Parts: sequence; structure tokens; C-alpha cells
Amino acid sequence: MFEKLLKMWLLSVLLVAGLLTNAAELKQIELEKFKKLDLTSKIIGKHIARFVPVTVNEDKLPFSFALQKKFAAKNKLPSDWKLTPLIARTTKQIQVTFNIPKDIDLYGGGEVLGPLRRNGTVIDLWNSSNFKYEKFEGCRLYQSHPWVMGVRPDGSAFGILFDTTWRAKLDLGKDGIINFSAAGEGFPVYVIDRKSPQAVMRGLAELTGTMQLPPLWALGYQQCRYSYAPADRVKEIADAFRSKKIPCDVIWMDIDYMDGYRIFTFDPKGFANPAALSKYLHKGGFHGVWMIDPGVKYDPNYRVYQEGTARDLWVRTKENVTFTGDVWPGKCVFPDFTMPLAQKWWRGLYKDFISKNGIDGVWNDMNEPEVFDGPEGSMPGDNWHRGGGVISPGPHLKYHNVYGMLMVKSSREGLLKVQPEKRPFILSRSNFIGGQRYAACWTGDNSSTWQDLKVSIPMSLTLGLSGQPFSGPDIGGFDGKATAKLWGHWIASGALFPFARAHAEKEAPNKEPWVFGKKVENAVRTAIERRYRLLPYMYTLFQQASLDGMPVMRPVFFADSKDRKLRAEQEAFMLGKDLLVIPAWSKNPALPKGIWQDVKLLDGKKEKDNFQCTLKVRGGAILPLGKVVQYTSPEMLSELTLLVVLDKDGRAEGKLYEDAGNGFDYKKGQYLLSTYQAKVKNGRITVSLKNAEGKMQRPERKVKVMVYAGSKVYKGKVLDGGVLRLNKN
Ligand code: NBV
Repeated sequence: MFEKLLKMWLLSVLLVAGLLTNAAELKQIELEKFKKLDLTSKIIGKHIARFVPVTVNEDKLPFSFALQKKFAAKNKLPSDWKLTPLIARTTKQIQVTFNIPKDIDLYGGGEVLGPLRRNGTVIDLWNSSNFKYEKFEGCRLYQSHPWVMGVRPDGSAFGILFDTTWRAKLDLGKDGIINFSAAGEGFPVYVIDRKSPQAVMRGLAELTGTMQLPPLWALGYQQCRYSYAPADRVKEIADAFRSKKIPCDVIWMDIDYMDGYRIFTFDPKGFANPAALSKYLHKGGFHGVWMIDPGVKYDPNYRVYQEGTARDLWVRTKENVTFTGDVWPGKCVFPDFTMPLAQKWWRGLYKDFISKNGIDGVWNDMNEPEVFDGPEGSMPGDNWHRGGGVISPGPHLKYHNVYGMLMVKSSREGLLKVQPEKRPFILSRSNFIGGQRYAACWTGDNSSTWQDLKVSIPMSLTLGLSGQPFSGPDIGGFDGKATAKLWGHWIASGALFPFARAHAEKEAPNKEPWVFGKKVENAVRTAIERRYRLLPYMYTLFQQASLDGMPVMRPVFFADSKDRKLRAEQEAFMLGKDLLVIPAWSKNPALPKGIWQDVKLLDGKKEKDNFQCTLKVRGGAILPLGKVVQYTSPEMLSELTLLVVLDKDGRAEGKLYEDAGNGFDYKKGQYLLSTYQAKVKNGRITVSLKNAEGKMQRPERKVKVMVYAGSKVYKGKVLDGGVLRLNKN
């Protein structure tokens, strides 16, 4: 009864205030004067301030979806604090404005199309499916990140987090004004002001948390299509990878494995025995990831529908009846993930699904949610979510942007419950800032075009700068026909993204690595072998990201944030701080100053094939490389290679993180974080283990060392932990 009254009251207030308008039903509302709001301004962390309109009780802030925890106010704002917002409201919306000097470069804003440097762009924060990126004039995609980072000419930086889930617009005006306008109630604004972009990224991680360390297999190369079906086709694809000796860790099962697109079911003909399929995959060294959408088929004879209906868990319309909308299975109902009961039930659905069928990972798609016959391809903004616990009841307009996030949070918890000894792997199309805590991300339905290949780089860089380190595109392009040349170039850079998976649309011709002829097949093998060789370095970067939020894939300007020439570079990119990747098609990339040594990764193999990216290692770095294997396993580190590039003083240092590759023993110290160093003294290069952290036993293994010093390369071998001395002559 209370809930009903509350709902009626809130709906009437919102309707009067015009807050429930969405683009489709925009009424012409008279332009009103903005009323400036007084703010409570406090320091809540190291160089992190919080600004809250006095209309919002600072001691009882609404639950934040973005933040990983609550932050208590610590101190007053110091008098020299630079960035303070102006917050104002009309009855229709809240506006937050920052006046910033014009010479600041802006980044972030999450999953968007367009350039890395985002000055002058406008982002509509309303999670939307966007097939071929064709709709919404390039300003809206599947995820929302109300966040912007600014880099000043001197290399210092700031970040602004607008902590609201309501539909919003982020306008990064050319004229030095950042303007964020949102429907809904007042909300806190967080400002991080620190010495460097890296320090700001750490601040964002302090606020919104980090990606949990994924299982090692999720870093391997992955093959997908809509859909590999029936099960025999899945096996055929897996077998082809092994017989052609193209490394691969994961095969993906898209919606056609289901029985009539009913989630948590299997097609009785094509996938009669999913457990046997999983067993087959596992035997070949593969893992299987299977799709689960949020739409539940409206079918009184279907268990999932029956259970959710009996528990009364579906999203409702404003008239308080169950909302239905069309998706793949036809008419569907949608779990109201704001309800703790719906979350609990959803978690439980994974129990049998995972344990009986040997499923390794889950792919949550369509979770904006996409609704074919709904306004702007989703649910009406005035649909009603009932909430519960920390989440208050509210309209879809308030919870739309976190629908996907709530779904993947619950999926992750479900997986953890069934297999507490395994690290969950979930890939999600929709999400919200902070969602890196629950799922990885791919950038949705792109096309096999050069434009989409090129934009995949600023897209993943921007996601990294918005807190999500684990992302990548559909390699090769989802929609349409790929030419051999395009596919070859796409895999060359795509294989070096944090998430590396090729995909193809249902109607598209086959796009497996071997369908484009021998030349491309060989280039694909080389590109993927390079990834596997780099996996120890990449896994070390993932571990760092899981601790402090530093992106795995980074913009070139991270190499020198004072060098303004690097600020817009979006063809070349960095993996960590030591490896620069330059696609073969990149004409004149802006590169950092200093020693950047061209390197090869594959012994005795030609890496020059017109497709491969140029790889450059920073002077002063040591990169740990593994053996080329067909799929991730401890075998890859049975022999370690240290690729050393000396700096101008003849020194270098680098780290290697290793653990069991799955499970949580690493949290109890079962890992090894080794720091290797190289020094030149009296005409001799010494390479040694500087120190090590963690309780894991150091494997008995050989270390091959390759030292680049000027124009010469010195090679040697040593037992891991020992000291190698090479004569420099
Ligand atoms: O499940 C089918 C596809 C999937 O392959 C794709 O990756 C998702 O982005 N899904 C969208 C629905 C249909 C897209 C045309």
C-alpha cells in the first residue's frame, strides 16, 4: 500500500515537473530560468572533492550505482581548490556547469563513437542498441559513463564524475564549458584534481572500484559468430583451430543454442547434450561462453516465465501491470533487477545452467534493454521499477542506464555462487560507469568497414579512460562482408586489444581466420601468436588494473602527458607503459620522444607481412614473454623470455605477475610478482631478479634474455632467479 502511494506521488510529481518526458514524447516545455543551487563542498579523498546541492541531504545521499562504497566527508574544501561546479535547476532538469580554460584536452565519456579527444562533442547518456552504429548521430551507444577527464597543458589532470543514473547529456563544449544536464533529482558531483592523467585514473578507481582479475583463459583469443550451431559446427570450428595451429581459447555460443530463444534452455535438436559439447571443448583446451539475454519469453509453459511470474518479478508499466515487449523470442517480460528478490532469483537460475552443462562464461546481450517495439528501441521511460533494499522505487527513466549493470552484477554473483572456486567471466553489452566491477565489454554491432576498424581504437581507449580496462570490438566487423585485406589488418591490431574476439552477424559470410586465403591465414596466426607471446606482460597489466584501475590499453599521451603533440593520437596506442603498437595502416602517428626500440616477438618467423603492427618497447623496460601455446596454460610460462631495452643510462626494469590463472588463492598470497632488472657496468650487462613478492613457488625454468642496447642485441640464458652476465663488446 505504502509503495503504491509512493509511486502515485512520485509519478505525479515527475509528470508535473516534466521529468518523464523522453525524446519520443517530448512536450514543448517553456524555457524556464535556472535556479542556482547552494552547494555543500567537501574533500572526501586525496585531492577528491564532492559537491552536493544543499537540497540533497549530505548525510543521507541516495544509493550510488557508480561508487564502490560510501565516502564520508573529511575536510572543508581548501581555499586554492580550482574546479568548482555551478549547479542549477529548473523544474525539468539539473544542470552542472564547469568553466574551464580553453587549452584543456578532454577525454572519457565512456562507450562512444568518434575521436579520442572529445572537446566539442555531445554524448547522450541513454543506453541504446545501435546496429552498425548508424542511429543517434554517433552520440549514443550501449553503455553510459557520466565522466570526463581533462588534461592541462602542463600535464596535470582532473576528472569529473556526475553521480546520477538519470537520462542525461554531457556536452563537452568547444568554448571551454563542460555542461552536464540530467532529468531527476539533485546528485553529488565528484572532482578529482591530481598531478597526472594516471593519478586521475587511480582516483576514479578509488571511487568506482576496479575490474576483478579475470580467469587467464579470458585473455586468450576467442572465436564467435551468430551463431555456431548445431553443436557439431561448434566442434568443427574448434577442431579447425587446432589443426591449423591458430591459438584460440574460447568458442562462443550465440542465441541459436537456445530452444526458441528461451533463456536457460537448449535447442533439443541442435544442442541436445550441452554437457557433452562442453566436455569436448574442454578436452581440446577450449572454454565455452554462452549467451543469456534479459527478455523472458511470455510463455505460460516455460519454467523461467512461470517462476518469475509466480514470484511477481517483472518490470511494470505506469499502469502497474506487467510490461511486455518484443525481442527475439517474440513477446517477452523483463526481470526488474532493481528488486532484491529478482536479483536473488536470477542468481539462482545459473545454478543448474552452469553446473550441469559445464558452461565456463556468460554473455549478457540485449540488456539496455533492447525492446524492438518500444520507444527508441527500449522500454517506456515511465515504466515502473519497484526497487527494494538500498534501491528506491522509481521510473525506468531513472534506472534505464543501470538495467544492464544490475543484470551483470546479479549474473556475476550467480556464477560465483555455483562455482566459488572459479573467477567468473561475463561479457556485457550494456553497462554503466563502475560496471567494470562485474563484467567485461565489447563495443557492439560494428560493421566490416575501415571506418569501424579505425574507430575501434579510440573506442577502447576511451572505455579504458572511463574505468573499463577489459574491452574490445568485434574483430573483423560484425555486419557485412569483410575483404581479406580488411580482416587481416583488423586482426593485426585487434589481437592486441585487452579483449580479443572475432564475431560475425547471422547473414554475413563466414569470417573465420582461414576463409580469406593462405596469406591472411598466416598473418592471423602471426598476429595471434604475438598475443600469446605477450600474454605474461598483458596478464601483469590486468593484475595492475585490478588493483588500481590503470587501463591495459592506453593512449599514447600517457607516455608523456606534458607533450601536447600526443594528445590527439588515436591510431597508435600503448599496452601498459612499455609497449607501443602502431598499426600498419597508420600513416604519420604522433609518437613519444626518447628510446622506443622496434622489436620482433616470434623467433625465426617473419613478422613482416604488410599486416602486422609495428611494436616498439620503451627504453628502460623489460617485457616478460611466454611461449607460443595453442591455448593458455601453465605451459606458457615453462620458459620465460625477458625482452630488455636499455635506457640511455644502460638500465632497465620490468615486472611479471603470475598465479594459478584461475581461482582466488592469489588473494591469499599464492602469486608471484617478480621485478627483473638490467644494468650495464664495466662493459658488462647484468640481468637479474631484483625482488619478488608473493608465496607462490618460483617455477624451475629457463629464462631466455634478449637485450637491445643501441643497434646491438645480446642474448643469453639463465635459470630463473639467477644472475646473467653478458659481455658488451
Ligand atoms: O544474439 C545475436 C546478436 C549478437 O550476435 C550480437 O553480438 C549482439 O550485439 N545480438 C546483438 C542480437 C542481434 C543483432 C542483430
